[in-house]
Amino acid sequence: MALESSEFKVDNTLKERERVVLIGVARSKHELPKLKEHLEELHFLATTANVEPIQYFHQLLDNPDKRTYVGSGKLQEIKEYCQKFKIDAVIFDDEISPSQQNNVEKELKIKVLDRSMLILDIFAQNAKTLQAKTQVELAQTQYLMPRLKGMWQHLDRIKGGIGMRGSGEKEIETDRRIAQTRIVHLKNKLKEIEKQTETQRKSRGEMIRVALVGYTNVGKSTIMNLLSRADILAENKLFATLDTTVRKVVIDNVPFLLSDTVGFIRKLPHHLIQSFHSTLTEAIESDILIHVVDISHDNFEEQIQIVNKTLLDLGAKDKPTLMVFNKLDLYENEKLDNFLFENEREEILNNFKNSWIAKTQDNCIFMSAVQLENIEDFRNNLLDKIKKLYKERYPFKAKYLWGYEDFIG
Ligand SMILES: Nc1nc2c(ncn2[C@@H]2O[C@H](COP(=O)(O)OP(=O)(O)OP(=O)(O)O)[C@@H](O)[C@H]2O)c(=O)[nH]1
Ligand SMILES: [Mg+2]
Repeated sequence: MALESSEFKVDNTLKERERVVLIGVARSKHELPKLKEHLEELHFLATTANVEPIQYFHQLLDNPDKRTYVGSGKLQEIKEYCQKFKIDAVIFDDEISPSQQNNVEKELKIKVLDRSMLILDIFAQNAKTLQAKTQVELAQTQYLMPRLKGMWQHLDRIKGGIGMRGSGEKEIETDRRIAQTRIVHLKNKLKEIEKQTETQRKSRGEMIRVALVGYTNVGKSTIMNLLSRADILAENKLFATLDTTVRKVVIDNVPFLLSDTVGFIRKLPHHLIQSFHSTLTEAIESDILIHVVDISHDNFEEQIQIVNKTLLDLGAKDKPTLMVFNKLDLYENEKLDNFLFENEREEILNNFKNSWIAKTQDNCIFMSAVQLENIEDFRNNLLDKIKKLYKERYPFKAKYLWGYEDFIG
């Protein structure tokens, strides 16, 4: 029977409410707590993508298995579970190779994804503008390219006959060529879009540019709305914001441009960073960064490091930065034991604050963007930074704006 090639294309996109199992590997016992946190984050990513995580599986392995990532015994265990509980897809916490994906798919006979694919899926769901849509499609196509081969090898084996192999290979070539042409087309389209945004950027004139950056879901858009009344979607989902929004803000006679952009996450697919480079330009070219942190998150210190590393990779690290330790209300409610006496709570909180004040050389603010705690301090601190820069760059304008006294000070 002749088989239509399209019958065998592996459709790895997730459908709403599909039941998924999450899989992670720790290289040592010591890594287990970290793995648990990573799987919890993967769980949050999965629910953001509108699917239902049903179970976690993990394995201790010095090195992930070259063929199937987890060992054969573990894979068998996962297979039995998936059959018994009617699981639609498994998602690996790490990026798996095209051949690993292919081998596991053949064994489990359900969809196999990894963290990168899941993130790409969420980006695709959340992309609203032409630029974001094009950037996501470019990243997806680039991600898929090396995987096309795996799909066709899979097809060859199913067909079984040596005589069929030639046609399979030809099909890989055709698919690759189509993907390649699409990549060139998408890159050109992005260049066109970027030309327009560049003109917009250049026409903004002499204004200090401030960018909100940080891990995803820390409260960047909430703070943007607070300062600029911009009405940007802020919700308890990862990657709610994919585009960059820029608003002119004037506080106490001080005009500046404030931008809110896509959040970062660990293991952000390399292709995504590349194709979102232009969206991140606003942050890369800004004068001041507001690095927002969710201190109620168990893993906030690691999140700070991931953001710093991403900024370094983007060439945006050495800028005046105000660290905003946000969600102070949640920290107080969830991290401080309710049975402590009030003075004990205060002491713990002060110690926590002081250690970060020292680490950031006093460049930080503790606040709650939702409960409106400490907003005045935040605004004043930010204004000081903007004014300082403004005075350095445009001394005459600064004098005009704030008068001689302030200009001297
Ligand atoms: N309790 C509490 N919740 C907050 C605070 N700030 C933001 N949130 C909530 O945290 C969630 C994420 O906020 P966003 O402003 O969308 O975060 P973001 O950093 O823009 O997220 P992405 O665009 O997805 O990267 C929302 O549900 C907010 O209401 C805060 O200070 N306290
Ligand atoms: Mg946002």
